[in-house]
Amino acid sequence: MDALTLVIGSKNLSSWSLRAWLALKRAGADFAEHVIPLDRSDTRAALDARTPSGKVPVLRHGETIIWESLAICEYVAELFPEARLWPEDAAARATARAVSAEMHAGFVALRTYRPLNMRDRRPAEGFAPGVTEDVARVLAVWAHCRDRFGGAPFLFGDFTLADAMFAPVVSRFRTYGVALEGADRDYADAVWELPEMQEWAAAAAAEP
Ligand SMILES: N[C@@H](CCC(=O)N[C@@H](CS)C(=O)NCC(=O)O)C(=O)O
Repeated sequence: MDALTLVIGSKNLSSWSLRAWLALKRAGADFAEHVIPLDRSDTRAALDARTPSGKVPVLRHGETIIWESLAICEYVAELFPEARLWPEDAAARATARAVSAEMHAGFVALRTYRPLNMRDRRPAEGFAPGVTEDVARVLAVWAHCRDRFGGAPFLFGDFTLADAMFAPVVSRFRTYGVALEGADRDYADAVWELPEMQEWAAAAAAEP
């Protein structure tokens, strides 16, 4: 297989990068990573030099360049079918794609006012119009997956790309002190305690 390189942003800050990185890690892919710090004076130049859209993540596979986190996740699922990154059941798979697309396109208030900061704790921040509704919708999505597909410990039982898409939300809930109970807390804990998530969090904590 041609070499895989994932271009990502700072691990403490880049939620979209985390999703693609988790997909590759969970697939057991052998890949190189190139980190672009997102809070430097030369960040724009570095992004423009390394990415077609000026944003991270970007996956390079030989001559192929894939941008947009969800497209990267889909590509990784196709490259590594044995990793079963989507549910096998068609209804579960369609739902996993629906909630992943909803995450990719929506939750604008949550993403805007409660940006990823893996290592920080800011329980008094991030209150803005739309945030409470977004949090409620996240929990409704989790409950739907759980109730309809019996998902535990992850949304569809085993880890899927839907969990990768919601992983940064789990971190945001910790950062901004969103209190979770019962099955929601169990799910968030399962995501947070993934070895790959812990690896990312440790790297985020070590960033300058
Ligand atoms: N829709 C894109 C969003 C990518 C995105 O906004 N990435 C952020 C980092 S998390 C970025 O590159 N920001 C730099 C900028 O916009 O200048 C995706 O899913 O990959």
